Amino acid sequence: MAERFRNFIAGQWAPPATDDYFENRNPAEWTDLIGLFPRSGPEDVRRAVESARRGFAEWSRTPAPVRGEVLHRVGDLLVEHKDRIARAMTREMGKVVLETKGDVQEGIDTAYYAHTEGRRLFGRTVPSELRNKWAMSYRRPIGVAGVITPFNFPLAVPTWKLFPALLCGNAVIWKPSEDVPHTANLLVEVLLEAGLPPEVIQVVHGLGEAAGKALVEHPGVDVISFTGSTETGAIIGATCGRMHKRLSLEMGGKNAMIVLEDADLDLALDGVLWGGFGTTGQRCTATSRLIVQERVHDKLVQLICDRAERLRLGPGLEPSTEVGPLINEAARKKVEYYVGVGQEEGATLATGGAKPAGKAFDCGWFYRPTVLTGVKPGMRVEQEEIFGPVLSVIRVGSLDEAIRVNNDVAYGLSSSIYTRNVNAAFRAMQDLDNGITYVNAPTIGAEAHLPFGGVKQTGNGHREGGWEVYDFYSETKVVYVDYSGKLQRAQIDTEG
Ligand code: UN1
Repeated sequence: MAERFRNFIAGQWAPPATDDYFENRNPAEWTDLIGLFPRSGPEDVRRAVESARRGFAEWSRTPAPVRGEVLHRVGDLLVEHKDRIARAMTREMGKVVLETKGDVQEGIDTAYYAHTEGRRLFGRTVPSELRNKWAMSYRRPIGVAGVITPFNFPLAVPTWKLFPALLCGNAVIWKPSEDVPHTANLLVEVLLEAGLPPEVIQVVHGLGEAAGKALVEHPGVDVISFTGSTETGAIIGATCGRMHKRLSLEMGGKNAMIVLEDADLDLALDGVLWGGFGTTGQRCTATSRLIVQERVHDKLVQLICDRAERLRLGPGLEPSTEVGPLINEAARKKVEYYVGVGQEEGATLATGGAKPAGKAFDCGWFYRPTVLTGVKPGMRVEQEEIFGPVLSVIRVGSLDEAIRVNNDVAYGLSSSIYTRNVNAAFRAMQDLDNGITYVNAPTIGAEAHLPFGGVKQTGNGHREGGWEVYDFYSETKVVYVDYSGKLQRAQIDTEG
């Protein structure tokens, strides 16, 4: 009998009001059933909101440095349980253990950063234009934050949202991806063990169209943070716009690495393999386009294909594996579809383009690292997010052309340039239209203490991580203290 996992609502592990469950299976071996998780509905969300409002009343009055201490303990516990959580994460998400350990490490970094922010959370004190008057701003908690997270970073991305939201004094209701619900429960166990008051965190499992929708539409949820597809983000944005809710969106990418003819090709080769095929290409930041200057194009493509063919596919729990499976059947179908589309559009399949052969792969969502060459700007495989191990290679003549190709897509998350020319590097830093640009490093690898996010259709102007996310999860209040003992009229009594 499969284990039935629960939601965490009102300080308890609770079965769903719907009495309905969905399966969570291992993407490398789908006969491996991890457990059944609640397919929650509006009633579960309603209970979660009721409890979170109580949690907020208490937590928002807890001093920020004390809230920070809880997050410090969260960091310590994640260090202690890193290996166990990483292995559980690989079992449900598929990426290799080295990467799921990195995922937990990103959560640890985020926790320790949040801890320090508890003693900072700066407001500003500025001079008043009037005598004997004090003017300042400070940060206040907002209320209940609804957090909806994707499958690809089952722990790190949720911590980017949960930890700053909590540090700022909000209560959180979290709807994790239905592909990775187990990691969510493990993180909640850590939060509780660290001493977070139980009603400050709620987990409501389920599907976006039921549990996620109910969360976004509930008037008792003040703030929404979502990472996922651009289509879903648009629906959430419409609701939040109508209800005047604060919203942070982190959505698609079509990230490019530019390699100029003066680049260190070995370095670029390592970078593109890691950026393109690490996490089986399932990062928002994944390198999905390679823009190469003519003179080094053929050589670099040859080197990439040789190495890509030798990457070891397999279950992420096996130490020798370099590339795990895709998350589910729909993800593999999407990749297959786009590889077909690319060839119909006139691209050449240089390597990959198929499931790996062999019995070991029969029960997993594996797909070979794939390189499409002869890709032209404007083709669908050059414009649309595939979210899999597919690299579209575009040949260009110059840096100017490379920058144009990079910018001429709807998304703008990350970009990268490989060059030894300092002028070219600075030109790229200035003109690549992305939230993040790497010089001589691939498009992946953002660090937790810097703002993370993209321009154009990738987001809606907010940033996660770093210091900027603390603005999102707090409300600015301004206070004027007039100690003159008389009426002073701003903009009128300013003389003397
Ligand atoms: C994501 O793919 O949604 O920069 C997050 C990186 C990681 C985070 C990726 N630190 O690739």
